[in-house]
Amino acid sequence: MSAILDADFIARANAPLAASLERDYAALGEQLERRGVAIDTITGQVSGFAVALPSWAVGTGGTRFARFPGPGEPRNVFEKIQDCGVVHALTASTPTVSLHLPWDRATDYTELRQYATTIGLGFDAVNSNTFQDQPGQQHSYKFGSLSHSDRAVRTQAIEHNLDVIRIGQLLGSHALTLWIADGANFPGQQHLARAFERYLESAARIYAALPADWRLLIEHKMYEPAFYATVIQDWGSSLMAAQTLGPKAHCLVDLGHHAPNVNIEMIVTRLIQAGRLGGFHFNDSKYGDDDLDAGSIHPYRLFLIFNELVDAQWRRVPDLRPAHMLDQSHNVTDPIESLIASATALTRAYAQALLVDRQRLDELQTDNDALMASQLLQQAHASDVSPILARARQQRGAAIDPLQAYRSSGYRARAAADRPAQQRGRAGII
Ligand code: RM4
Ligand code: MN
Ligand code: MN
Repeated sequence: MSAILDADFIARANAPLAASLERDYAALGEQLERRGVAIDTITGQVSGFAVALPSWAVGTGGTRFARFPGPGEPRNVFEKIQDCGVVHALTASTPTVSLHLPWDRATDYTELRQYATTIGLGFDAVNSNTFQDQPGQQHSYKFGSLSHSDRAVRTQAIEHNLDVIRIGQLLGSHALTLWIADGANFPGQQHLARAFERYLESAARIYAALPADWRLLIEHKMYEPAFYATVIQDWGSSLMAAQTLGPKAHCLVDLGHHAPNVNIEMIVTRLIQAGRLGGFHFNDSKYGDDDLDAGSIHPYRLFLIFNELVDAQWRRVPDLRPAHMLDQSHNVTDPIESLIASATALTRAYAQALLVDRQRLDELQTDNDALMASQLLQQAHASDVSPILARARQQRGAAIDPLQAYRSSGYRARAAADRPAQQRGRAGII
């Protein structure tokens, strides 16, 4: 396993950076103290932050036009886990992987789980796939899956989900993420109400098969691949479904699945209020479901989402434990680098949200001081919390500068040598 980064390598990479981190951390600590914030408390909270890596994001993504594979792409789920292990070794904030089935099918899931354990990883939610036809599959999903007009197709899609739950149990997972592509391209193509009813009936059968300590995460998406109407197209449909199914059903918010300019933090807070915020697929976007690196386009929006989460924590909202997962497609970057940058962006937004003086904000809101309330949030977002993030990583044996450490590790070159390129130039899938 020459390719995994060892602790010695990270210690060597950190050595020349430790002294300046010390000074930067002390300077920031002094500055925060003047604002009434104890830096070590924030660092401690940041150390507890974790986000799951999507197995499908360690390969190079693409568009429907083309995919340009990078060197050393993982060829199977074991190699994907290995790449995820590198991200976690460098950041200490990605201890779990979210698998997608059947993309990540293995012959022995107990072996896969053991392998993941040896490199310090566990498993988050498992994802089912009823948006593509698989070789040898009896019925096609061309016109839908769980909401299909034909019962036989619905049954096949339900069975697949039950299979994914069984695999998830072997892996130690505790949630199934349900995203369906079902919908219509044309008005009239589908009876909108009946399709939703059929979805609810199918989802109820999946729900009934959930183990006691599992959650069903219902993911909505406004459009694509269906371009006129999607069965679970918005958080309203998602919440209706969750409330109809029962207490183990929750809503998953993928940041790229909304209409442009939708206020996502508002959706987050409504779902918290309904007790149904199940988790996130973090990514960023400019136009549609672009699956760009988290925080790369709208960092303030990401901060505002974390601001709602931290606020809910501060208000002690009971039983709030949303799954944090990334869902990205890396078309022009080294996926490992993008995942490092994205995990860092999330941690940064979280740390900044922790800096907000909630008591003060409450007073400003009560006094209707719009300007100062807005300034309070902007000041937190403008704070450079990098030394806190670096210290949190350093304390857990990860890299002070994870991107730099990754580049100097030679991991990609070794992976390229160990994993000769397969087929080139296939179309992208996500
Ligand atoms: C969808 C959605 C799902 C993901 C697929 C691949 O747009 O985001 O979460 O599983 O893409
Ligand atoms: Mn998603
Ligand atoms: Mn998506």
